[in-house]
Amino acid sequence: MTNHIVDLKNTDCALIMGSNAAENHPISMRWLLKARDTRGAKIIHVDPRYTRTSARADLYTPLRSGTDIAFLGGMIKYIIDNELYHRDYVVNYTNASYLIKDEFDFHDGLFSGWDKENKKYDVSSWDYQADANGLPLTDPSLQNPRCVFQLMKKHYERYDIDTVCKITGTPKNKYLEVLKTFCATGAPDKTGTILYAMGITQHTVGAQNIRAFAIVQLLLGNMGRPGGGINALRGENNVQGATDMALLFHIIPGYVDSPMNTADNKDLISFIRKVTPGAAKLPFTNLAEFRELVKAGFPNSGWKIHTSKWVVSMLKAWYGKAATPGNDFAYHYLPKRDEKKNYSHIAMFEAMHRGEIEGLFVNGSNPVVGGPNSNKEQEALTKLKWMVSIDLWANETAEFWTHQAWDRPVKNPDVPRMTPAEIGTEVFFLPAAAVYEKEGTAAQTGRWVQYRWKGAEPVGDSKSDLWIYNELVKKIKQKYGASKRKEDEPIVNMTWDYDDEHGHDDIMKVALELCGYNVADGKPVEGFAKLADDGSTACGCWVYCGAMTFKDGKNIYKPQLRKKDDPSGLGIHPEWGWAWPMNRRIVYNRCSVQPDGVTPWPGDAKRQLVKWDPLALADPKNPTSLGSWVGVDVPDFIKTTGPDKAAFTSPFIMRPEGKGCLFAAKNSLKDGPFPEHYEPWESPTVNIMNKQNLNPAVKVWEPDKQGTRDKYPIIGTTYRVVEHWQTGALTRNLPWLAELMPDMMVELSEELAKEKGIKNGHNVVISTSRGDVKAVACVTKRFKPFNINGQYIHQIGLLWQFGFKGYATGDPANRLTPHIGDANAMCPEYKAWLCDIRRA
Ligand SMILES: Nc1nc2c(c(=O)[nH]1)N[C@H]1C(S)=C(S)[C@@H](COP(=O)(O)OP(=O)(O)OC[C@H]3O[C@@H](n4cnc5c(=O)[nH]c(N)nc54)[C@H](O)[C@@H]3O)O[C@H]1N2
Ligand SMILES: Nc1nc2c(c(=O)[nH]1)N[C@H]1C(S)=C(S)[C@@H](COP(=O)(O)OP(=O)(O)OC[C@H]3O[C@@H](n4cnc5c(=O)[nH]c(N)nc54)[C@H](O)[C@@H]3O)O[C@H]1N2
Ligand SMILES: [Mo]
Repeated sequence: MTNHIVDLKNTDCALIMGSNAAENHPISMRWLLKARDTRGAKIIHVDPRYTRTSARADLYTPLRSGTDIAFLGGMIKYIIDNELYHRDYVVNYTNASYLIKDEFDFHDGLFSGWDKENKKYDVSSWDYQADANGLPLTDPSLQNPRCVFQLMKKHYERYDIDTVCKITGTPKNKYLEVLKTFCATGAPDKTGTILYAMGITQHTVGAQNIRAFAIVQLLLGNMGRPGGGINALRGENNVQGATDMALLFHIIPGYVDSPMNTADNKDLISFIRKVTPGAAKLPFTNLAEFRELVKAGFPNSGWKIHTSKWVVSMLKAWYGKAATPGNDFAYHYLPKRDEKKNYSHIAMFEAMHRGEIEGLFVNGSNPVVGGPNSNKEQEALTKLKWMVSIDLWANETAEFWTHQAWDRPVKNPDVPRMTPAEIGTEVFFLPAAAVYEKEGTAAQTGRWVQYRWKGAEPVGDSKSDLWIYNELVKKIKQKYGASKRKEDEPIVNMTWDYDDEHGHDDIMKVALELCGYNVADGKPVEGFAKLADDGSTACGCWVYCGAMTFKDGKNIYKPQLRKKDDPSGLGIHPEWGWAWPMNRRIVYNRCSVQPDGVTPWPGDAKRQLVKWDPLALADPKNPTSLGSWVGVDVPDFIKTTGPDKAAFTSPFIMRPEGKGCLFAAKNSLKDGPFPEHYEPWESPTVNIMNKQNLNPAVKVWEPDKQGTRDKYPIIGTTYRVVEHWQTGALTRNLPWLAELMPDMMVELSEELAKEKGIKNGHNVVISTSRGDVKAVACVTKRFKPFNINGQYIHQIGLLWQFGFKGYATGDPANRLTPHIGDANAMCPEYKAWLCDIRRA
């Protein structure tokens, strides 16, 4: 979330799109309902089916799964045509006025630079025009036909209301009402928030769906202000923390690109050059020279100018004394990913299925139920030599071999049936302690990092994940102990020092390393502005720097703070837990004040978060350091950037140009600088917006498994219910929760039920080109057939939370879903595919 959960109470209008917040994030609904009660806020819900969230909304409208960009593209056009954008905000805080290279173009669904052979874009034309000094050219009048604003206007010309409704199947009057209601937040004294979750991300255009939100929110001036923002309602309790710690293949901790096996990543200096925007052509051969250039004002990288400090401090944290200025701080120890390979979930299971992977650690995950095309993923596990499952329960994945023959899809004769005796995978099960049985932090969806103390002792032999990994790595290091082989150095020289004086794992030692310490005295680094790239600081994850502080002779870990005070009344609660970065509760908060840095937006003084104070001390110890940003939230701005600096009106400090990007310049996305509507991989219709059906930049893994509308005419989607948690291991194993939602269920409209002779409670079979599943039919008014460009099209919805273990069992819906993912993030297209349904 750019904002946070409590901040939802400050909104004038909430657009909930691709999220069933009432069931999956009930706490967010609490604050939204408060906004409605106290400020008369409006709640809008856009979802293919009517849900418990719709029931609480002021305005509900359906759309066909996979068509959100069409819906939002029409919104962008409506905002521009009716001049509803927040002009001052757009001109000053976004890249609307930036001129784009003449070579940039868009035709027939393809942006310029399409490389037909390699099926990817050369993104060099997706860039700004620059002056002799490399600075972007702009036209603040927004009239130049090459400025972002005009190009955007042209791009969305095609998204008129009639065309949009033909694609989405949304009733026109409802669509207009949504446009009118949400776009009213473009007024300077209004803010609107967007909440989304998996209905938006689980698509081949998932990342571009969110980009479309970004454009809408920037145009309406809703970013960086209370009650505004783009708010991903994140899933697992610590999924935000997992991302911060880089449980993703393409980043290292703190959202820095992970190094590759390419020439421009070959040593630390090449890598820093590559990951620091603008540094490509700068003449430096070592970090000292780089520091001199930075002092002289080069390059123009925004806050990412400090990347070398984050990377070197991380290497110091990982390799300690072995990381020295003389050996590139042991950069060569870091594993380098193969440029040509993809290491995301789908790609890994494809590789496993091809027999390219020997062993697998499954740590708190259940892909046999939760993975896309789960028949294939289950089969991939049979090709492993060994698998370690670390879990509370022996879930479907831990015991995948017990149900091989039983659960083969009847219609898939080419998949060999295997008995457990024929499966060679050796499985080790390590029982894990539950969240209540251990201590540590979780970063919740609003970036608040909160410490949790242990509530009970672990059951039986189960151990915390930290204990398991601490013991495992200690054993591995023991084995490698005396090795002198070069390739063993990364293990031999890795710092691993998390034991307390009794030899038990000490989570505060992990916390200190993540937050960062001064190498000389081991004291916490007080904030990431103090990190260095000379080896004097060590820090495991720069965005967590500042969470640990030294006061009154001891370390204070701020995620443990529990003070409820809220001086501003805006729900900031600055001493409750700690939010990254630097306890900032709303990011981009420079935008909550007018460009002059002082005046609130007209009529909105109460929601001003920060301001420029020419008399405030930038450094409390230096009485001559006049001029600083101050406010009720921690300013998201370089403290001393005053009106005399060019960057004074550049609130988006993580971007080199400092502006919110209506146009995503090169190297941001793989599939285009403006979101464009493409159909899902399996679609019941042709794309009427352009000549490409599927997002061209998407990798197709299994062309022979694409279901077509002649055989599979119905759209299928999957979702959760409040009664179950995820793959169900945590809920179907508990009798009282299993009883609440005992059966695998499919929801279908009364109209489709009639066509198919299905009645409420009937057993039915749903099939796709990948497999079949059985379910109990729930015939409901919550789904309605869509009118898509004159065609009458049905959509059904399945729970994906069932499997063959536990008290409540049923077929995993993922036996139906395809192995295809988003062009950028590889998030699987769980939410839109083709199927058929019949009585069992
Ligand atoms: N009780 C409970 N709470 C949970 C979870 C749980 O399992 N149980 N899981 C947690 C996790 S990990 C996550 S990620 C979140 C997920 O939270 P949500 O995203 O809310 O979860 P879903 O139910 O998968 O999907 C949300 C909605 O997307 C709609 N949808 C389907 N296709 C589309 C589309 O193309 N466009 C739009 N606009 N909407 C579409 C579905 O109809 C559904 O109502 O929930 C978290 N909270
Ligand atoms: N069709 C379809 N498929 C989906 C989705 C969808 O919307 N539709 N949603 C996707 C999403 S958003 C997600 S997040 C994934 C979730 O997929 P998974 O992460 O595979 O699902 P969970 O059920 O959360 O699995 C977690 C496992 O962790 C165990 N566990 C719980 N606490 C701990 C712990 O402290 N330590 C350890 N070691 N184990 C623990 C649980 O017992 C459980 O077996 O599913 C995805 N799959
Ligand atoms: Mo999730």
